[in-house]
Amino acid sequence: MKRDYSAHFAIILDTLTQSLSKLNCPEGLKENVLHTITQNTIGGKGTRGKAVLESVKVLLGTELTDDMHEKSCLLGWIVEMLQGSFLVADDIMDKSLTRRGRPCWYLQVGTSRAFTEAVMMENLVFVLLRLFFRDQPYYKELLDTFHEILLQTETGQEMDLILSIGGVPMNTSFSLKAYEFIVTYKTAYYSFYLPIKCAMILVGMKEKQAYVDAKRLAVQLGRYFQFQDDFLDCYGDSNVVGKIGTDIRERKCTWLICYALYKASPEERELLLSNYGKHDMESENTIKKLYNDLKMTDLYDELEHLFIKDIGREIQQLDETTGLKRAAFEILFRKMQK
Ligand code: GRG
Repeated sequence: MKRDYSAHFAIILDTLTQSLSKLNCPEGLKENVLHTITQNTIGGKGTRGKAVLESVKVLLGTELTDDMHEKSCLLGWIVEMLQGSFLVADDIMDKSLTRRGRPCWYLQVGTSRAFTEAVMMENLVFVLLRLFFRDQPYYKELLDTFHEILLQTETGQEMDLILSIGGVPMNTSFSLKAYEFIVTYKTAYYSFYLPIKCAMILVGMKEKQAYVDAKRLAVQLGRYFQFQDDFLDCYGDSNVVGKIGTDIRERKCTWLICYALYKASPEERELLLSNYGKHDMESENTIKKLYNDLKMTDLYDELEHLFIKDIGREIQQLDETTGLKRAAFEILFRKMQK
């Protein structure tokens, strides 16, 4: 009998409970760790985790065996736990206030604890991979995949932070080339390529070209996703998005500032340069006003139209003889257009 996707989170918690018991944790510590994991793994949209299961279904094209269903759901939750660890760390680094409609985890438990817990959740990802998949012929491939994508994400995050801290002159740090690197590494690989690659590994896809094609499409979807996320950081309703934007104050390299600097007159450019990355409301409002003057919402519509056209075309042109299926990408793409 198949349990539904969300019910598999309980298996993750049970398994971690057993692992932590073996560490002889003092009274209360185990409960604390499990609470941290629960609070930071559930509560999001869960798209990455569900994408593992949905992609396996599409790639196999037949009813999943109970075993394949269970493995897909568990791997999905492992990806979501990795997402949870990234978000805890990211919120500390960006000094964010809210996440998923609640105060950020570091504001609830303190920065030192949140930092330790982010790293611990990341390590528990590997504990779970070992417990659930060590006997599978693809175990090494899974491990390599998680290790590689983690490093890529951290590299993207490092670039994002180095540029935001300054040191590099503003007009050179806010280039579209730097932006593309950040987006691909810090977001696209783990948010899109990781779930689809997990599904490809689970179903036993071997053809190298399939992985090359999946990565190319996943990166495009990831860029589109971060493009929307940057926009919502500035223009979204924080009650709907679940977080208060910090990109302007934190001097983040977003497509908005890259294009604004490009479109601005010399006077506007001066104002952008002198107000971006300042921790006061007045400077933030000056930037937002400049964004409005420069018609960034119109640019959003234009660029979104291009993303939709390009990604739609790429999906249509995908070679399915490798075993990859257009539908796997169409599902993710459709969700992003809502
Ligand atoms: C030290 C553990 C540790 C990690 C260092 C912090 C870090 C590396 C990477 C951060 C990567 C990151 C969080 C990028 C942002 C991607 C993004 C826009 C996430 C939001 O995703 P949604 O909207 O969130 O899918 P939900 O809440 O739905 O899961």
